[in-house]
Amino acid sequence: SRKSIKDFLRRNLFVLFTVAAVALGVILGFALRPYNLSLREIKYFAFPGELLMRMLQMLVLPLIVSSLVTGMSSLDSKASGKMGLRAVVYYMVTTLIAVFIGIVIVIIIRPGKGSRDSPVAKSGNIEPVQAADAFLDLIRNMFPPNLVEACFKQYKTTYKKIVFTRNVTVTLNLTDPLNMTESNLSRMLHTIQETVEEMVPMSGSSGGVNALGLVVFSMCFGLVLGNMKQQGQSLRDFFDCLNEAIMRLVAIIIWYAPVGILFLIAAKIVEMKDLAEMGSQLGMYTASVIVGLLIHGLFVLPLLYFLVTRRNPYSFIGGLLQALITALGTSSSSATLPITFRCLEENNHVDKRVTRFVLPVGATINMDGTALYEAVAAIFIAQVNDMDLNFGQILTISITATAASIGAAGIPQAGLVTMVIVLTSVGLPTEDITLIIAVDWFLDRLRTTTNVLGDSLGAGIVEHLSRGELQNQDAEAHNSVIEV
Ligand code: DAS
Repeated sequence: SRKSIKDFLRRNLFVLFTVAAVALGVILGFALRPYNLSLREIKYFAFPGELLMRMLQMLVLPLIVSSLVTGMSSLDSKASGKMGLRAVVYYMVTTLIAVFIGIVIVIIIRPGKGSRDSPVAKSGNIEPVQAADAFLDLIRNMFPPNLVEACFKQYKTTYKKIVFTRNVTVTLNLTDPLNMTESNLSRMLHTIQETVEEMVPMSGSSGGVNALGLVVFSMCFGLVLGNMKQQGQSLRDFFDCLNEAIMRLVAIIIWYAPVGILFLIAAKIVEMKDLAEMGSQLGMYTASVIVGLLIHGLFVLPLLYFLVTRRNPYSFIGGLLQALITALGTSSSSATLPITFRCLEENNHVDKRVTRFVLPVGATINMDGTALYEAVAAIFIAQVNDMDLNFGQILTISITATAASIGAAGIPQAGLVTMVIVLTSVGLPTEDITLIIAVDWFLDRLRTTTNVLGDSLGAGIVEHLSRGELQNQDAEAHNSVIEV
């Protein structure tokens, strides 16, 4: 019928566009490399990609609040309690499996063996914060003083203290990084500067949303609103309508996504250092992370999905391609969230009552890729420092890598930032983060894709385990209509 052809085209046309966009982006990127564009030219060239990032980031705040409030208030507290418990157990189990895979691989491959490959350029005094302090900031971040303040200032304080103070003393002039020397050190620090800028929203720059605080607030508010029967109906309708409107905006933006992704990928390829310059250690480290992410993302998670739902995980993943490629292009799971919603609801027909509840929470605290990456990176840095870790230290790394992945926001290179907690917890030198910064922009994309994959399969698993509650709710709703 016309409808099914329209559906087939819509679903596959998008994926085709997006895959073509990635391929074109890679080709264009490599075609432009010989021209050695200056960073200013690259910034202009990347503009269409930056537009996509801003459009998606603009939706994150209203999307998280409206979907969580609607999701929580449409479930009775018993159902939402059980569903929430299943989601949290899934998050913990998959994150710990990811960390375990990372540790096994980095111990087998030992990418950091032998003395340092290349003398690491000391990048000035990066002032680490004690792990405890970072943990406290993490908890503080969950209970914002007030909503607007929390979205920005609270977040700013946390990240500024966890990672870098601004006094990274180098030739780079931090005010306008574009007039900077082309040396590798300054490029590497440009990445740091971008990371800090991303984390520390100044007035006018794209604000980093404090997703953790929003998630906690929206869940509590939604729960309370759900129990205010008739009285809360108008507000529930408001959030339901807001959510619907946001998803319609996503339907429009999704047409532009392939164009944005094309330029995001091309610009990064133009900007990246020559792979040949990469030392063998860094190459082996990159390979270790990639192998770990592939095992976890293409084998362990799909196996878990199959064991629980007895359905073919790869056809489920087929419906997610658009979101996975957007994660690859934007390296931000919260920016990808609007598209993750659409893929799960439109392509995989996952119940909205599950996606609205599970996805915003998952995108914020469930980051398997990040946890695996941080464990590998921390042990790699220990190996480079010829430091043999005992069992207790490896256990500490597992726990802090899990906690750091929970604390990492769904924005580019958040995993690099929260890794300070892991390194500090086992006494590793935090300035050795500069050892792995050169490849971080690439590994970030892969781990973000794994994060989005883990959240999406989690939604499928939680929906399957909660089908009893959902059917009861449908039956009750059905009966209540009959009564009326
Ligand atoms: N880029 C983060 C995300 O969006 C992951 C990370 O930095 O580790 O999930």
